[in-house]
Amino acid sequence: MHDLTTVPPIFSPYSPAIHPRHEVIDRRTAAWADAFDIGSPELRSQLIKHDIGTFAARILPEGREEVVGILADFVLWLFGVDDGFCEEGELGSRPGELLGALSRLLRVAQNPEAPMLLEDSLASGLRDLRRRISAYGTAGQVARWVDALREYFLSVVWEAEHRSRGTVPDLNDYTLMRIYDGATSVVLPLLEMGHGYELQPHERDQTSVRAAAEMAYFIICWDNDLFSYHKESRTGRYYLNVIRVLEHAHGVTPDEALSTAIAHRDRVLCLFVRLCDSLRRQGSPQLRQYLDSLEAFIRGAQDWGISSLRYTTPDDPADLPEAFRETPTDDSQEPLDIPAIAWWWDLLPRESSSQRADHRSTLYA
Ligand code: 3E9
Ligand code: MG
Ligand code: MG
Ligand code: MG
Repeated sequence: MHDLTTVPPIFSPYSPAIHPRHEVIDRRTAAWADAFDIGSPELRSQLIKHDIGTFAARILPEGREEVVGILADFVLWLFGVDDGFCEEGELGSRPGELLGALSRLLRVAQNPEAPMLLEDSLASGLRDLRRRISAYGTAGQVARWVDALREYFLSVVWEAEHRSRGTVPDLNDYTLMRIYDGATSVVLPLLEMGHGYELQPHERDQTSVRAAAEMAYFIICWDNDLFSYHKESRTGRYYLNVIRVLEHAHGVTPDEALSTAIAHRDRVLCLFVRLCDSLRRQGSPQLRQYLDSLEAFIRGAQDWGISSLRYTTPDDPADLPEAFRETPTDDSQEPLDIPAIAWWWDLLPRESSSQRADHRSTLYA
């Protein structure tokens, strides 16, 4: 058993927010999971206690209610796959078979009319999600949702290879794959749909806009790794998160790895704040909304992460923070020593010390 003493309050410059219909949305998602029989009865009975509808309501606090509902059902479905297939199921240690099973599901997402997996409950849930996503999204958004699902599936197959061997990847590989295996990129088309716009490719695919999205994935996943370490490290099963990767890479204790992981996410979050400021100055109203949604996604994952029974595990309580702090533990503008992402720090000029002081005073005003 590798226990962490306490996860301290971590830096968040954003305000909490929640959709006013969150209770209804949360109840409907539990009913949806039952109606589509998502996961085993045991897994489903857990998932419906995890406030997943509330999580979606925090991600899209001002979004269209129907889309918040789709997001909630989809996140529950993703946990049906991530917990049920990958982390707790037998396929999670058989990467080749897992790839086959996920590719069949992907075909259902892409061509719901294909006569495949007609008796499979995850496939039926996915058909329902695809139908609703098509009703509220454009053809381009549906296509990006399918593509993002593919990149998430690819990353869990990589994770399954490590699980099958019991190996721990190095920090660079972990960072690169964790950008996808938190299923964060699959949520992005729904953020646009929730506000009824489509970010155009000339903005979305700019390197700096893609980098902003990747930074949000990084922050959300590092935060998840801090808050979920307790539940993940106590299952007795193979688990992978940044604390374990750092313990392994540097031969340090979980508490030392925790401080390093917090410093990483603080440094990325400081860069993300600066990059969003700069992109907002040049971007379209749609890009500004997109950046607002990335911020709400980060904060929503934080508020849900410290409060959901999924992570607080009251039978064996995790020592999670009850609040966030206003300042980072590490505000260095130097790149992290992680080649896959070090280029993020080349996107903006470094600030002088007086600019940094000005920036701090506006950020924490
Ligand atoms: C998260 O990583 C796995 C995803 C499939 C969960 C579905 C959630 C989202 C799409 C929203 C993003 C939210 C996050 C990453 C909290 P992991 O470590 O397996 O999640 P766990 O809850 O087991 O710690
Ligand atoms: Mg996972
Ligand atoms: Mg998990
Ligand atoms: Mg986790």
